[in-house]
Amino acid sequence: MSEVTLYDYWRSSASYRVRIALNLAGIEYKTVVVNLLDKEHRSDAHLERNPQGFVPVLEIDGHSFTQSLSILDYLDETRILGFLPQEAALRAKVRSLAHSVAVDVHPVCNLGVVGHVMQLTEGREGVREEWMQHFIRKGLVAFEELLSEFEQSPFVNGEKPGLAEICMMPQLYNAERWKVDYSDCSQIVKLRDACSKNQSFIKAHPDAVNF
Ligand SMILES: N[C@@H](CCC(=O)N[C@@H](CS)C(=O)NCC(=O)O)C(=O)O
Repeated sequence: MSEVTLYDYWRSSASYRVRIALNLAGIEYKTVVVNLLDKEHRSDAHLERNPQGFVPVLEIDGHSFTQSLSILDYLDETRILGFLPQEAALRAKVRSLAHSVAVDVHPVCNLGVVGHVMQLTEGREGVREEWMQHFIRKGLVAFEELLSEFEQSPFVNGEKPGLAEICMMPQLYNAERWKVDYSDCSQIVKLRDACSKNQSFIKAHPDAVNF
């Protein structure tokens, strides 16, 4: 296999998803830092890689991929990682869980979106925190409710973590960063504790890769 390169930023949740997946797949990769605070994602070089100006971008198998969920699908399909259950209805439900955070919560809390909110509110104090806390808490409460359909033994799909956990853990990192209390979400806490013992998640954590 040719060299695998991840264009990454340590605090990016979408990149964090891909780091977890690469670790679960046992794929060695090279990191190229795209510093969001220095606006490197808006540079010509990065816009050429991803016209959306987002991280992650993954170069693998002679391809360059954007969109973390597509990347997770690609890795799952080509490396047979079992990120989703076999049965179609269960598979749809696991996708719902994952999308509830990756498609609905994450985009409204994105750097560019929140930056624009701050501009519109002329940088009013407390707006950023309130915005983050509102959307993250709402999303996690729904995630907890959706989790009640699964046995969690210990993971949503059974013995191995998959798409739901890969999307949930970066969202919990953000929850902690923005001081969102989710201690009343007992199923999330149980799942978090199981993921926190897994080396693929430990190695992908922003504090472990802080470059
Ligand atoms: N749907 C995209 C979202 C990617 C995304 O939002 N990346 C963030 C970091 S987590 C980013 O690059 N933000 C830059 C910005 O908002 O300008 C994916 O899942 O890959």
